[in-house]
Amino acid sequence: MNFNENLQIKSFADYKKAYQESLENPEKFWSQVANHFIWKEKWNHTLSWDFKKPEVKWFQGGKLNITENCLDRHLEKQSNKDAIIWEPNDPNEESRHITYKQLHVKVCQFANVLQNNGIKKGDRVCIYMPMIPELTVAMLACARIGAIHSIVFAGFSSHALASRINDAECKMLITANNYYRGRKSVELKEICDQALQETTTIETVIVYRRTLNPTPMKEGRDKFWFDELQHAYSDHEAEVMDAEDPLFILYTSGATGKPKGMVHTTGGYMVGTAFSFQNVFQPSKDDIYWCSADIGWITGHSYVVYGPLAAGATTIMFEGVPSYPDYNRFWEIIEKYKITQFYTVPTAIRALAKQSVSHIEKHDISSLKVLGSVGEPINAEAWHWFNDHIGKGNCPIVDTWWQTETGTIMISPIAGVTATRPTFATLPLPGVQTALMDEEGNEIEFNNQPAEGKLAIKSPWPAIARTIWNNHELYKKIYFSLYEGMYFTGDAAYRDASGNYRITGRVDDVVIVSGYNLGTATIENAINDHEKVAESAIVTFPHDIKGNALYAFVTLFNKNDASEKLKKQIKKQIANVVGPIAKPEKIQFVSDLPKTRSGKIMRRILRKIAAHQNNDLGDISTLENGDTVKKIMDNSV
Ligand code: 6R9
Repeated sequence: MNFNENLQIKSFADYKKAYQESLENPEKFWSQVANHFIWKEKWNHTLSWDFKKPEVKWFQGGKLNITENCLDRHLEKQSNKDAIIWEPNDPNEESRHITYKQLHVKVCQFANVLQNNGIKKGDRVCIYMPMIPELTVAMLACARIGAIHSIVFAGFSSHALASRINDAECKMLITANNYYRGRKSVELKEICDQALQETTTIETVIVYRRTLNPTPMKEGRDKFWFDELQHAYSDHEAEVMDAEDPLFILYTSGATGKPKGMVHTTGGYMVGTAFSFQNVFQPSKDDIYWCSADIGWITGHSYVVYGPLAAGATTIMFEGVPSYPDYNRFWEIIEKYKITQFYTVPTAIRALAKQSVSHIEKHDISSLKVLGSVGEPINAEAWHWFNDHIGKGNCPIVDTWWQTETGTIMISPIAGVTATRPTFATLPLPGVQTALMDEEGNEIEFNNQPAEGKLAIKSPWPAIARTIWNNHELYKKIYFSLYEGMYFTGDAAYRDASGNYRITGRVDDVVIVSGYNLGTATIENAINDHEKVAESAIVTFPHDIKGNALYAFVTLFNKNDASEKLKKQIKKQIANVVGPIAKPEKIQFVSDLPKTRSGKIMRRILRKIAAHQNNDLGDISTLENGDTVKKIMDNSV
């Protein structure tokens, strides 16, 4: 395979060829990709792996620093290109443009701040910041000196922050005093102070002043970002890292239980994020790319920061929310910066689709070339709305399936190359050897027939997480014990006769009623099709006769529509679309559903509420909207 300078695959025939080569000889394939980057020393062994242990090592013996590839590498040709464009929460506040040259200086300077405060290679640094450029500066500065960053989403509680600091034994916490998100003002430093009462390892707290609000500071421990910069040089020789040195820890999976610290390493992660970014989104030189995800989520790590910067692209960082000051905001931003690639989540698409189209019509969004979706299955209605109203039928939609654990996009169309199909993530990217497994744990070989099963991966790709921090046994148990010698994703999938995958949801989200297996997504889609319904979540609860019965939590556009009559209509609709067996025993209208930062509905919590086990909700630290849980419990039926 001969790649162009951007590593981009440009035709379907080339995709087929690259895919074939990547499976036949992964070492050769990924060496070619890796050769596009700056290595201080070349690797001597491309891949060694054993999924039974499990152990994966890419580019062993290779030495590099990822920030040299994200920053220094671009200085010669495009030092004055914007690396980051920052759009503030308040549209009247000034936006910020930070060129590659400026970002390089900021990162070097902050790397010196970290070192001046005693941070060394291998130390863990917790970053708890809003979506401001300094968050990116802090993470890259860690990478520059070889410290391991652990970013905690700024929407999480003090308890969630404390437990992550404790698990990784972080030495430093970097935060902001306060920030605004929509109409909400958040006193971030106060949350930190609460968290720090439960921790013992933090020696220094660096506080960025996002606002002029008074900030409580603890003598000897807390320091202001700007004060620290005063005595920090603006050049910094990047630390030499082994390809397999950890780059970051990111905690995941509020949806299924206790958060796990996934560990990603340097060389493979860099190669994987850059390659997937270049291919899935097909950016050209002057494109302006926007991923609306928060950096506290893996999507932000890989596709707001590392992927785009490793590729030398311009990446937008947005501090706010789609609804503030009103639902024009996203379209306004696309018009303002002439966004070319727009990557967002189904829950935002669904919320935007409920608004009047006049919001869109007021804006010129014709700069768009590629649309992307991530985080959940995108239902047909949302897919078509995105395609018709935002893409105007001209922009391929890349429905990207992947996970915190995978580090990079795994199954997705390559924009303009792979034929899209509504609700399908389509085909695996080069290097991703998917397998569909049946109930007995046998692989369902592809034979041009549609099939359904659990999704597994047969061989390693460069950005696979190497372990769970301090818990390799758990890593083995969760991902490598169900199918011997394979990585288990925890997701179920349908594969069509052409080999396209549609991810149908987490395997734990399948509900069994009267002996029938039903996917929650299928029933929820039937409910969501009702014109008065905004969103819904289906779970089961124990039932004397049926064994299990269904409980539906439903949000409405207009809460005044809640009535017994509407419940009957919803049941009828489910009976028509899915079948009478799928009719819920109970329906509860709620104002909001409990969700994670990436918009995933936490059915685990709803299951407990439906079973009236309110004292046993488990870990709810990764909830975006914790207060909704109490409201739902108070009104449960
Ligand atoms: C990137 C990310 C991973 C889980 C994953 C799956 C769901 C993500 C999806 C999707 C259907 C897509 N998921 N992308 N389901 N279609 N395009 O979301 O990481 O937060 O770790 O979640 O999200 O269930 O297993 P993470």
